[in-house]
Parts: sequence; structure tokens; C-alpha cells
Amino acid sequence: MRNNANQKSQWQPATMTIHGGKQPDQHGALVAPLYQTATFAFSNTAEGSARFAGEQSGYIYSRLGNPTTNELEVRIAQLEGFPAGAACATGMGAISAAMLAFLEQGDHVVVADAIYGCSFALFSHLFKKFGIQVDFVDMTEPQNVRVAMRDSTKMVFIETPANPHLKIIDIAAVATIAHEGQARVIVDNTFMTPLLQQPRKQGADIVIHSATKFLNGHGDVVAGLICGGAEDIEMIKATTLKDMGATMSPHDAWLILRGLKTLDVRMERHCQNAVKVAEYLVQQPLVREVYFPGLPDHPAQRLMGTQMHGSGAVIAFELKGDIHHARQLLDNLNLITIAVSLGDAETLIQHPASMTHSPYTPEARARAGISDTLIRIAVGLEAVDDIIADLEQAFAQAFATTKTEQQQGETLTYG
Ligand code: LCS
Repeated sequence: MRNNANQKSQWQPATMTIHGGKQPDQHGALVAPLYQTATFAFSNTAEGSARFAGEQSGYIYSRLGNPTTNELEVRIAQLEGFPAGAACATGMGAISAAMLAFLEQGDHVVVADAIYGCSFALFSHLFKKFGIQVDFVDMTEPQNVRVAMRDSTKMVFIETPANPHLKIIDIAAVATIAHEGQARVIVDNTFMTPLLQQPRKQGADIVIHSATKFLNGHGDVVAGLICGGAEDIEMIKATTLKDMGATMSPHDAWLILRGLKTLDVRMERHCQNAVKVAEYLVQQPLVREVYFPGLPDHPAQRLMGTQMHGSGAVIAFELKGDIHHARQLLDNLNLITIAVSLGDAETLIQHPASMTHSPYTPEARARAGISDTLIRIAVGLEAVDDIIADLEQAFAQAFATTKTEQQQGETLTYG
């Protein structure tokens, strides 16, 4: 094999997305083979028992490890700058496996108040059911984390930029406070990918991804990834992953390895398209507010060039009017698809209050600022003029309908 370890450490991230973790292949296959197998044969009983006892390396059973998923684990760990990685069935599988491996009854966790809806459900319902205390705090003000910390605080969970409206958290500031209290910092880096943000540099102990999104990029897989120190990943693999079992299928790992190869060019195009869509939305009269890290007045700008190296491609915007207008706008789209998820080639649009963030209680939704007129668009890779033209015609139709209703005497309030 011509690639050696020294070369690898000097490679740029774009090169790493293609070559990271590559294993030599006996036939010289360019593309990683797919080991679509549940189990691995032992040549004799001594070999089998030695592998179970950890006295001999080698694969045993695909829930415990598989060469294809292993290649992906090494590649994502290299990209995030961590020693080790673990592949999971879904992003939620990654979050629950990474956290429950270190938590027990009576422990306390501090969580950012605006996060993906199912993460909220996990922390607010399931964790509580098992006696793990959770406080949700607005981490845009890091001092709130200090106030929430207790002697029993074992983990601090950050999502930045946050789903759905791109709140930004200063990872380094929160990590300093968490580490003073001996708590592990776990960052959900799904919206940025390691090409735009490497939370380890800001002090994260563990990074997780929904690999369903940009990392795979083609909308054909649900998967999750965890990166961390060797001991932490070993602990996760040996406990929550092995015994609760939310591990990744080798076929999904193979698809993500394929998707990752184009991550750099895809992110460039995603970000360029998103900036143009955000600029369009800012000047659209029916839009009250646009939340997008790439806009000059967004709080993300303070961390651009240090924590963040790009805007990402998720935009949230607040419509004038009410939920009826939000529905009208989405229902009038032709090219843009009404669907949850993000990071795909296709531009996807959704209504967080009734879709991704419906697991929130109405009070928690109000506290997190997820209103009925908030819309989230995950900008894809299409020609941006086509995306904007579709939005334009949908706004025009929603506006036309509004006028008709006004003529019919309905009271509509446009601020
Ligand atoms: N973390 C973030 C930031 C997410 O946005 C999601 C899913 C997850 C974790 C969970 O990943 P999964 O288990 O789905 O692979 N976010 C979704 C969204 O915004 N729309 O649909 C799913």
C-alpha cells in the first residue's frame, strides 16, 4: 500500500473524505468492498474463544464490528480530529448510545434548549423515566450553563447551529464551564459537518452526527456516527452499542463512504446556494425574519473563522401572517419538496412546529421560539435560480390567495 500514516496526517480534509481509513484490499479494489455479512467464521474453537476474550484481534459478529463500518468509523474520526469513531443505526441511536454509556440514575445533564425534536423527547421523557435529571438552558448565554451545573452534572449537550432556527452556541465558552465541573461535553455537529466545524478544537469530548444528512448526502440512508477518545468509544461500543444494539448496517456504511467522497464539493455548492436563497428571502415582503448563519447580521459571524468555517445550508424564516399562510406557501411549491431531513441533493422544506419539533410541548416550543409561522428550508444542490423561482411563484400564489380571502372579508393581519 503506498499510503502511509505520515502522509495521512498531512492530508487536507477534502482528501480525507475520499481516502481516510482506507484499508488495503487483496484484489486492489479501488472502492471499499462491502462486507455484507452478519457473522465471521473462526478457523477453530481456540480462535473463536480468543477473539471473545479479547486476546486476539479479528471480527466476530457484525453488531460488534465489521470491516466496512470500521472503515467509515476511522474516516469520520480522522475528519473530526478524534482518535476513534463508532457507527450507529441512526443519529438518535448515536446520541442515546453516546450518552447512556456514561450516565446512571441520579445523574444530571445540561442540554441546550433549542435542539432537534426527537433529541428533546429523548431528554425530556426517556431520560427522566430512568432517573436522569435534565435542565434545558439557553446556551447562547454560556453563563446559564454555569448556573445550571450541579455536583451531579455528568454531561453537557450542545447542538450548534441548532435545529430549527440556527441558534449558535460558543462551544469553547460552554466547554470551559462544563470541564470546570468535570462534565463531558457532547456536540451534535450534524448541521455543519467536520468540513465546516470541528468541535474538538473548541473542547468537545464527544461529537455525534446524524449521518442521514450531509455526510451521506443522498437521502437514501438513516445512520449516525460518534467520535471521541479511544477509551470513551471503547466504552460506548462495549456497552450501549453492543448490548442495546443500535449499530449501523454494513450496507449503510458503504453508502455513506461513497457519499462522503463528494462532501467537500457538495458543501461548497450547498453553502453557495443557501446564501443566495437567504438573500432572496431577506428581501421577500412576506418574510418577517430570516435566520441563517451566512447573513452579515447573524450572531454566527462572531465565530466565523474560529468555530465555524461556513454557513451550512439550513435556513429558517418567519412568515408574516399565521399558520394558514405557512401551509399555503409550502403547498404551492413545485420543485421544492415538503419533507423533513436536510443535507440532501433535493431542496427540502418543512414546518417545524407541526413536523420536526412536534415532540416539544407547546410551552417548550414557545420558549425555544418555534412559532407556527416558522419555516425551515434545507437548500439542496439544484440550480439556485430554479429554487428561488419556485419560492417566488409559491409566495405569489400564497399572496394572491390572501388577497382573495381579504376580499371575502376575512381578517388577516400582516405586520
Ligand atoms: N441531530 C440533529 C441535529 C438532527 O437534525 C437529527 C434529525 C438528528 C440528530 C437525529 O438523526 P436521525 O436519527 O434522524 O438520523 N433531524 C431531522 C430533521 O431535521 N428532519 O428530519 C430528521
